[in-house]
Amino acid sequence: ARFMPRRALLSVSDKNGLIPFAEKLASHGVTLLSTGGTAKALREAGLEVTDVSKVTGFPEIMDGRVKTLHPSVHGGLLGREGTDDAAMEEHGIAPIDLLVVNLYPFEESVRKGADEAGLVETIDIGGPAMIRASAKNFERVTVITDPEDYAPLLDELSAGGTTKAFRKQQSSIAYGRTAQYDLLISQQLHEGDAPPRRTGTVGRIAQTLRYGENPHQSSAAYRTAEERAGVLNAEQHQGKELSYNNLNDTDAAVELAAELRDEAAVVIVKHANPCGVAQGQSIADAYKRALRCDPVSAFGGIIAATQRIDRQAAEEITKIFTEVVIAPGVDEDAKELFAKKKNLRLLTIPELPDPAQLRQILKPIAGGFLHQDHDTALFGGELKTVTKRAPSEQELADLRFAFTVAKHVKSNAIVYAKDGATVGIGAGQMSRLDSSRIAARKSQDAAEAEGLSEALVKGSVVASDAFFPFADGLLAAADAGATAVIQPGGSMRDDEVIAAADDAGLAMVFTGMRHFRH
Ligand code: 93A
Repeated sequence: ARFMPRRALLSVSDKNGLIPFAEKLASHGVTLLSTGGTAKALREAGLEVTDVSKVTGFPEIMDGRVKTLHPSVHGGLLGREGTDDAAMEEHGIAPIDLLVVNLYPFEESVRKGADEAGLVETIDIGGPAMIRASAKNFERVTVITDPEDYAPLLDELSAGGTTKAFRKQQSSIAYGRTAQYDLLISQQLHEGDAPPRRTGTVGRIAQTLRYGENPHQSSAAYRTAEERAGVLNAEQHQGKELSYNNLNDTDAAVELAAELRDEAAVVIVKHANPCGVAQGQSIADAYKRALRCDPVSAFGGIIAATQRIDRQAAEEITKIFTEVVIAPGVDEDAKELFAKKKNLRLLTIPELPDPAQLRQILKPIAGGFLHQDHDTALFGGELKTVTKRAPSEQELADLRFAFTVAKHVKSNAIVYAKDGATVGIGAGQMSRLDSSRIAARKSQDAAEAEGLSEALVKGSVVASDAFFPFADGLLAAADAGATAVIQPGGSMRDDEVIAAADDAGLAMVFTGMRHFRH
């Protein structure tokens, strides 16, 4: 059974699409009630509209803080057919069957960096109250909270009225909207370093994905109120839709590229771990240097560049199969080259995110989730040389670079680097020693692939995301050919580890900050 609404209340801050929508409602014979600004807009367009203040018998007061909070409105939205007929009759309340509300733009106030008073003034009270009232009464009332749903509603009306399924679906959308709205307000009012009492995230669907990490898992991407440059607000120029794994890997690549954004640099990611990262004279040069680190793993990888991609860089990148390329821009002649690779997804973002900007990290665990701040820092203070030999200028630059990369590699992370390029990356091992060995072996493989007699790792520096608990991991790095070491320090056996470094002639610095990543 379809139900044709007779009386609608329209109260919207975002007036986009309002007029043609309201005209169609009127043409279906729906009577329009409205609040101040919305009524004004409707009237100016020549529509007939009744002011809510006329329905309530009460003017809008306190700068609009109280305009719809009245039994004539809420009774009209909440009254049940049959059950509440007598009460409505007794108090002279007429039913309202359709509510169209979008809220004061709190999200926009956040985005614009409004001060406390500015934020508070855009907290909508009457809107969510009406939305929640209508959504509860979906048996009879239709609630529309998003201009995107104007067209589907009009389709329903053209078909003779709304179905219960449609009203219930809009009710679900409505409660999701008020939850998201209140959660953002809660997060914005939270002060201090302590974690908030309640947190979480409510997103708005951005894209249904074909599947999740594997084809048997259903999946979608959601957008939250978080304002951060990244893959979700990138522009796609070509290629198939991004998959779940593409989105996840591209996010990882962009976040590491962001840390290197002062230089021309390229990050190649595979399975959420970098497998080659380098700075260079140009993006083309940086790409070639990044690729040398692990050309086998780089096949089918995700590439993030810190600067515009020109034709020369595109020529290099298109030599092997790549899933995704993302950069702050792509030259037209580079685009032409990429166009020949039909399966390559090419994305641009206006800018890389500020790595210091806070971001929420949520990780689900059975029965709930863990929350932590994004890892925004790199060093705990000044780097501290702990060995007899201090690193040279070049070693120091490479140590900083290697440690930056190690921060983005799954623990246990070991990263060898030389001349601003990684030459061996060991990721995700349960033992630091194994990560060290894997990184050295990968470097050996890469050298063999190039026909070099010596592993690239010779004369490199090495970074560890956490301290070396024993001297063995460090000695493995020295054996592989590293000359300098960067690590957080802080092990019970630091003395032993430092003595071993001195014996091996290594220079070692402590960062005072650990970067586990799981
Ligand atoms: O200040 S409020 O919380 N008090 C209310 O009683 C109220 N009723 C509707 N804000 C209220 N609204 C909001 O006003 C709506 O949610 C909508 O966003 C806005 C529309 O106002 P106008 O029609 O004057 O532009």
